[in-house]
Amino acid sequence: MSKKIALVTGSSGQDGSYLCEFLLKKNYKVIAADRRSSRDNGWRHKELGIQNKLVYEDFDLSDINSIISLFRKYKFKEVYNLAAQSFVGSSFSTPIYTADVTGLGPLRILDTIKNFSPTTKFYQASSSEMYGKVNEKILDENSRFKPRSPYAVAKLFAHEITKNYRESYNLFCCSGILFNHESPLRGEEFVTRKITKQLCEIKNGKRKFLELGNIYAKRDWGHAKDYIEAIWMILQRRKPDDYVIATSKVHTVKFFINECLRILNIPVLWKGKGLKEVAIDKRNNRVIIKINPKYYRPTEVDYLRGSFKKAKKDLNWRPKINLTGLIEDMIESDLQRLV
Ligand code: NAP
Ligand code: G4F
Repeated sequence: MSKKIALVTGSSGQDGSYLCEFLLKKNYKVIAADRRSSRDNGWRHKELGIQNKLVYEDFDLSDINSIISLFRKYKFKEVYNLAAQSFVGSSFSTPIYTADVTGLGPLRILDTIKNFSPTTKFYQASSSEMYGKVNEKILDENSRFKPRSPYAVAKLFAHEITKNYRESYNLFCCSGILFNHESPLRGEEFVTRKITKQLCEIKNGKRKFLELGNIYAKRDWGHAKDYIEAIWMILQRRKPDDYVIATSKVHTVKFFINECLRILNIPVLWKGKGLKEVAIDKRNNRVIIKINPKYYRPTEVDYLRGSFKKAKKDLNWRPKINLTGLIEDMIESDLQRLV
């Protein structure tokens, strides 16, 4: 029997890399679509040892022709659209680019599916950032969206147009509304990896201090490996639908830092408030964590906590790795990379 063919956009990113690995294990032929510029480095695929098992194709979400070419060349069973300008912070400085890639990009794929391959199943990487200014303690598929960044507005457009194509043209299009998920393969600009990497450097004497923005923001952090399985499960359902994927546990950035410090065995004293808040290493009295307003955002999402009840009921999915397990995994990799 011939292999199922899956297209993974954003295959060079955190989720794309784990998803490619997962689909290879399930015996798919995996077309890894990315920008040539990111392939030269390819560090995530090298770490997972999958770089020789994928079929690489040039692709840019802003270029409709690169998308159509892929659909002319392959008969895709499943398309996972993970590509995006995915960093909320950058979306404030590149709002138009973010709208084009993160918002309109998925529509380019959907329209290509409608015109050339209407039986292909489509997954859109929606985000908990779409909830934005939250009034509810726990968020689910029916909660209101009040996006707070150009990134979140773009993701909301993509989310709604995915639903619209499902309803208008009877296509198999689904969104996973994923809450923050992290791993050793997380980009260094995101707060969790920035913290684990830089605290490991401080531990090894290779860095003096770590600068952060709003350490009182609260997030529902899971492990990317758990979430990749949910992404695949969403497309295996008989009927297309949207699902929240989360852990339902919420912590501040400061809690995340303290857990890292505990695991790394760095004793600190927190002092001061607001911009003056610092963490002092008790062993030598040096300031190792400071606040820098450059990392504050014009509008912040203060709190995100998701309910995975629907995913548990329909997909039999639940998170397996807790926050401490996630942090231990990230720290172990960051320490190893320093050797
Ligand atoms: P990531 O590591 O930043 O990966 C994003 C990928 O998109 C990279 O491969 C990047 O390639 C690619 N990309 C960016 N612009 C592109 C363009 N114009 N054309 C083609 N590819 C482009 O993000 P991630 O954490 O794996 O997240 C995967 C998806 O899930 C994203 O859509 C993100 O917005 C969404 N999401 C993530 C989370 C999370 O907590 N991780 C939560 C909810 C939703 P380059 O290397 O070339 O830049
Ligand atoms: O790690 P972050 O940059 O993630 P954010 O903004 O929540 O977005 C991530 O999760 C979304 C899902 O909810 C995805 F859709 C999105 O693609 C991305 O993966 O920031 C987390 C929190 C924010 O409140 C931020 O203000 O940490 C706060 N923070 C404090 N200091 C910082 C910093 N964030 C970053 N990146 N860098 C800091 O120095």
